[in-house]
Amino acid sequence: MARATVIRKNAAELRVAPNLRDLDAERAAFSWDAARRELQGLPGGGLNIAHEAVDRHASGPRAAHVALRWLAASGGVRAISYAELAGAVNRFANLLRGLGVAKGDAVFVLCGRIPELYAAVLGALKCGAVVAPLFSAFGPQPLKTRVNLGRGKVLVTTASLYERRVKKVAGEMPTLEHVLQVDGADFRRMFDSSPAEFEIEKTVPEDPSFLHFTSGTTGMPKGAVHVHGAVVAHHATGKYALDLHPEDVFWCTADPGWITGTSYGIVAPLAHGVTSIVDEAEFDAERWYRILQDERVTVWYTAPTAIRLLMKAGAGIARQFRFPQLRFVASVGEPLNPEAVWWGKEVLGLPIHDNWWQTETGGIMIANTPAMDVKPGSMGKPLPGIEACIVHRKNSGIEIVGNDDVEGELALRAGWPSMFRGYLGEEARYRKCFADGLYLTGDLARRDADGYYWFVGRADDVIKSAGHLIGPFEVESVLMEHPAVAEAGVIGKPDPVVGEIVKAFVSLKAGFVPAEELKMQLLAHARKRLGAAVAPKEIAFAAQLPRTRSGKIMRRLLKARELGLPEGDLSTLEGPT
Ligand code: 6R9
Repeated sequence: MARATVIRKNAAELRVAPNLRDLDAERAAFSWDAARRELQGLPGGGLNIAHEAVDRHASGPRAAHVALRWLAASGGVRAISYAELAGAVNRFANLLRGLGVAKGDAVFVLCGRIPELYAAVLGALKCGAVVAPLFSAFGPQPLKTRVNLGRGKVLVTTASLYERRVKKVAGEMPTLEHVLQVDGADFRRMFDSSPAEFEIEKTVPEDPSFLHFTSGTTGMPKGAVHVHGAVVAHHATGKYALDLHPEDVFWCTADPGWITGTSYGIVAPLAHGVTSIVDEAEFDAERWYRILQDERVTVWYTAPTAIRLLMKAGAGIARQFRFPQLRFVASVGEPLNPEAVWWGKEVLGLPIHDNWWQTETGGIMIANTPAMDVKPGSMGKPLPGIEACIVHRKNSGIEIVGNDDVEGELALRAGWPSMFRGYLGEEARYRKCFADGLYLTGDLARRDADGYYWFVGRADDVIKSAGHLIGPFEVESVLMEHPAVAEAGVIGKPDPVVGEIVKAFVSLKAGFVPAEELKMQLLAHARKRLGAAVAPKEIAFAAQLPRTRSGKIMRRLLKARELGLPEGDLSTLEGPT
């Protein structure tokens, strides 16, 4: 089939009138103050995410509307109304306050996608606590690192995750005062006896709300600090980029351990008072098509990895299902190949709408919105309230690129409400992200003559596997713990399904011999320490790893060699390799 380079849209033909009809006009008229006025605010002033997400609906006409439809991995379904959610959130908040959790304390959540996770996150926000949701796939090591960096006071988890992930490092997290196992009898008793009314902490827009860890190339994970004011951006982007309307059934497939699963799996849909699908199970092509069909999903937000897996599963499975309710599909996390955009059109009847953002931006910045023509392969255009540009870093500062179609670093004018307010304990690292009032994203991109942005690559070595950022350093550190390992260098190796897989190059200490059995041992060690999501999938032995003169492992060179690409500038390479 011949494929045009642009998918034309006609707003009048869309089944539901889009919230954003004319991007330029809306951009011109937009102000963040006006966006804030679409929310309620706390009685007597202040702003709290949980109030906007739950309480204002629970105390209004949407009290009986379904907030969450939870699909258990075992097959059961539980519909939770806004009023019921408010009760559970308040019980959780009372319970936490009873344990001494006060404004500014850190509450970590390590749960699968179960209803208690939502009550815990929102309950902690109502207490004024800072919430750090973690992937349940994290092994003990990443868990411990993060809890200690964030000075976690309470960890909310389940009995089985406690056994598998927490127990081994329970004594190595000195700030933790309480570990709650939400499926345990003790917890149940405390929860059930907690009142369903709660006096919300009077938070203001600049009070911290979430702590999301993101991976850097060097050093430990960075804790990006977000604030309650971010809800203004979650609401606005839910309206513009996801086109949420009151009767929508919305499904964000991301886990809340990834910021997408918090900003758009919890906050934005609830702030709009819509029904959100929460699936406890992991990806399965047939299950996902069935959910889209049986739950009558209208707006779907997913990721390129998932779309590639669906493509791989074949059109045969898709043809067993029908999606007449589905009206908008969006994706984030990695470049979305044009092929995937077209696949959407053919199999779901709708193109996939790519959008771009980061843990640091807190919410969607650049998007293909429903009424906009889509150029497959492009991330779209900056949303109202967002000013983007392409810059070049110079010794003397930065230079904004005026011309179209020039590659450079993507930058955003600082000041949107969901912008991160710091990297925990790393003021200098935070400041380095800004210059001349711009936030520098670390992504390379270009803008075309129509104002569409195109992703080019990342400016660093961070690996994006199945949509998740993995810092090579964290993986290398764990490999180095093994008695046989002298040094380790970790890269992302392109993979048609998950984008990149984690590949490790390892040199051995004297007395150890490269052998298949040792490789298996290293893989098992890494998996145990890091969890399957972060551990390398491939390991190769090398006599020596290439290093710069300053001692940094040259991951760029490992990668070039792995892929048979030019080795580039080797002037900083140390010695023979
Ligand atoms: C939300 C999220 C951020 C990094 C970002 C970029 C990559 C995200 C993308 C994309 C190409 C897109 N990324 N969206 N690359 N096209 N539409 O993903 O946050 O986990 O912090 O990752 O992901 O490299 O800088 P986070």
